Amino acid sequence: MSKYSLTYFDIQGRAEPIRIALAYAGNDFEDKRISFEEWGKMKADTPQGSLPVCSIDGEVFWQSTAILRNIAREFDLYGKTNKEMTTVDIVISNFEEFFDKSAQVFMQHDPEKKEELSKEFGEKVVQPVKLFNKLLTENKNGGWLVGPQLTVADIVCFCMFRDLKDMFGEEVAKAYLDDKTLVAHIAKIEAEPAIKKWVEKRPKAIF
Ligand SMILES: N[C@@H](CCC(=O)N[C@@H](CS)C(=O)NCC(=O)O)C(=O)O
Repeated sequence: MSKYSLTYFDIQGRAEPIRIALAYAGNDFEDKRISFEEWGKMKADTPQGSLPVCSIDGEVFWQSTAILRNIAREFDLYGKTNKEMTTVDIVISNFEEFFDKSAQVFMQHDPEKKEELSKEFGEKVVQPVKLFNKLLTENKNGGWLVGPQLTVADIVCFCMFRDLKDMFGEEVAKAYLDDKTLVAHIAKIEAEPAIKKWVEKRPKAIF
């Protein structure tokens, strides 16, 4: 087994799909969580001045979605056909846009601006909800988003919605909460034994 060491902040953020994919694959990994103070000292030594970075057998990789795709290919979580892989990529791109919007809300401290951004984010949630519902409805192959087995698309979807209500409130999460197909899918992913175990033991980081 390769040795993985993932460095990120003590939040879910861009690293959580990577952590869950590794946990699901059954590959032990070092889950290195650093403080902002430590980050100040190490930023200049990282490849592009950002986290996450992941060392795989001593070789360093960065850009969260490149790391996620590396793991998806390694552990057969990327779909089989070109079409399936492209659909997984579409889901990953949805996650990136969704995360960027959510981070804007999370990091805004001015109450009025936060309210405005939160409203915009709530409107943005509708699009991936529609996409995921469509994929689940059209894919008859065992109830996963893409193809006949769990892929990183399901993991990414889980990271987007599982804690959305707790983090941003019911108004933002409304489109998701109203979609019973998607709510049931998130529960199904969480019921996967390796994912359940990871969620129970992971640090209770917000965001
Ligand atoms: N496109 C990059 C973005 C990385 C990024 O912006 N990371 C943030 C944390 S989510 C970061 O390192 N912030 C600290 C900094 O920029 O100094 C990726 O997906 O890895």
